[in-house]
This record gives sequence, C-alpha cells and structure tokens, in this order.
Amino acid sequence: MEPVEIPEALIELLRKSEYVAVLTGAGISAESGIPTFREAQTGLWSKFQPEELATPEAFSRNPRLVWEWYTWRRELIAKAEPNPGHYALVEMEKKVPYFTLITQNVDGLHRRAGSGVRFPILELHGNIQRNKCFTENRPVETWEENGEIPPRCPNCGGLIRPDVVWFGEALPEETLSSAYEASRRCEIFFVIGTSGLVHPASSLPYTAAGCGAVIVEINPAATPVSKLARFTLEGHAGIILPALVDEAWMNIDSE
Ligand code: BV8
Repeated sequence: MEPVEIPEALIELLRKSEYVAVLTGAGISAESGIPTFREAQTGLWSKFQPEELATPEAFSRNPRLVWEWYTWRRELIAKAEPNPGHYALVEMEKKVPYFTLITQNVDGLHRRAGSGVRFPILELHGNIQRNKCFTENRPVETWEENGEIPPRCPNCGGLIRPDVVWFGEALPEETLSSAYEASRRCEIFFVIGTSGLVHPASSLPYTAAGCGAVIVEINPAATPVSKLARFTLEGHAGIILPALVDEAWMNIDSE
C-alpha cells in the first residue's frame, strides 16, 4: 500500500480551523461492504434502479417488493461494520472546536462508529433502521408479526414503511436547515464518497464554497463537486481519512 500524500497546506488549515463540516455519501460505507448506489445492485435486485424503488409511488404500486428490498439492505447493513473512514471522522469530531457531520447515508454506520457524541449527526435521508406508518407518517416501533409483508400499523392498520426520505419526498426540514447553516459557517467542508448527484444534498458544497469555505473532496473518482475543491484527495476514504487525522493530530500528540 503506497503511503497517502496529504498536502501540508491542508494539514495546517485543519489544525487551525474552528469549524469543520463534512458531507458523506454511500462511498464512505463502500469499504464496509455496503454497495453504493452507482454500483449495479446484485442478485435479485440487479434489474432495478434504486431511483425506481425508493419512491412512494413504487411503494404504493408494490409495497411487498419495496419492503423486501429494504429487508435485503438491512441484512447487509446488519453484517457490516464501520470502517477506518468512519472511525477517523469520530476522531475529527473530538479534535475540532466545532464539527458538523452531514450524511446522505441511511445505514447508521456513523452512529455505530461513535460519531454524534459532541455534535448531532445530520441524517438528511433518514435511517433504514427506523420505520413509520405510510398512512399517518408517524414512527412505528413495534407491530404484530402475522406474516403479512409489509407489516401493518398497530394504530390505523396502514402499511409500515422504512423511515427514509424517498425520491420526490421532502427532507426533514430542521435537519436540512441545520445542514445549510453548517455549510455557511464552516471554514473547511469535506465532501466524502458522494457522486454529488442527489438534490438538495448536492447543493451543500456550493453553499459552503459560496460562503468562503475550503472544499476538500475525498473520492476515487471525479464528480461535479471536483471543480469546487481546493484539495482533491483521490482514493478510498478508509485509507485517506485515517492518514489525514494522523497527520493533523496524532503526530502532534507524539511530538
Ligand atoms: C426532493 C434514502 C422536493 C432512500 C435517498 C433534477 C434536478 C435536481 C433534482 C431533481 C431533479 N429531478 C428530481 C430531483 C429531485 C431528486 C433528485 O435529486 N434526483 C436525482 C436522481 C437527480 N431529489 C429528491 O427527490 C429529494 N427530495 O427534492 O424533494 C420536495 C420538496 C418539498 C416537498 C416535496 C418534495 C430526495 C432525495 C433523497 C432520496 N433518498 N436515500 C434509500 O436509501 O433507500 S438518495 C440515495 O441516493 C442516498 O441517500 C444518496 O443520497 C444517493 C446516492 O448518492 P451517493 O451517496 O452519492 O452514492 P453514489 O453511489 O451515487 O456515489 C458513491 C460515490 O462514492 C461515488 O462518487 C464513488 O466514486 C465514491 N466511492 C466509492 N467507493 C469509495 C468512494 N469514495 C470514497 N471511498 C470509497 N471507498
């Protein structure tokens, strides 16, 4: 494994920054074995595009199919562990005075890694481990398992759905406005493991850049955000982030 080159200017900037914001996408969970959205879905799901399953229309049309897709993903996530990229962000949250982690991911791996202790994690698209009633749009934690798929709401008998934001649905208002506020206030805005195609999450780096933040992209591939980036660290988050955190703070501790 060749050593990771982290620009000295970025290390200096990171050490003296008061406020760092981070936006993550599916790429940060790739090294945990969770397929990203851009990768072809495997097996039974290979004939579907996520965009055609993650919608209220798809759920209304075929609730069983959509529920089973989420069951398949939940089983993948249950077997997955946070990777060094997730853990490096936990360290970063400990080291910088103000830190906001904004994620598009619904897999909950940031929380499992230990993020969210000093500052709340902003889960823009919800969390796959939570469920809600499709009719009442209220959280549902328990229900009677009678073999029906999807299960039904114990309160109104409506269908239960995952508590994630589907295409065409509004993002949680408070979470989104907190994400915009962090994008406006931060000095460094990391964009990690996202193709930058899904709106409105994809507008956050533009807000940050417009307010003077230095954009840092970590991704093996170029994306529309690359043109905004002052620093582009080409590679895997699970390799680059630990090296970055070590350079910025761990070496200092040993100096
Ligand atoms: C809304 C939860 C309005 C569900 C998700 C035209 C223009 C602009 C917008 C639109 C448009 N047409 C439609 C829209 C709106 C639409 C949208 O953006 N569509 C896209 C497809 C164009 N957006 C919406 O519908 C949003 N809602 O706009 O509502 C509204 C307002 C008021 C009232 C009513 C309505 C809702 C969007 C949320 C959808 N839900 N997830 C679920 O998960 O099942 S989105 C889902 O896909 C993810 O959450 C994530 O956000 C997105 C996938 O993107 P990425 O995370 O970037 O993942 P991807 O696979 O694409 O890329 C991975 C990257 O990682 C790659 O770059 C790869 O190179 C890199 N990588 C790989 N390995 C590594 C790595 N990087 C680092 N390390 C590695 N090891």
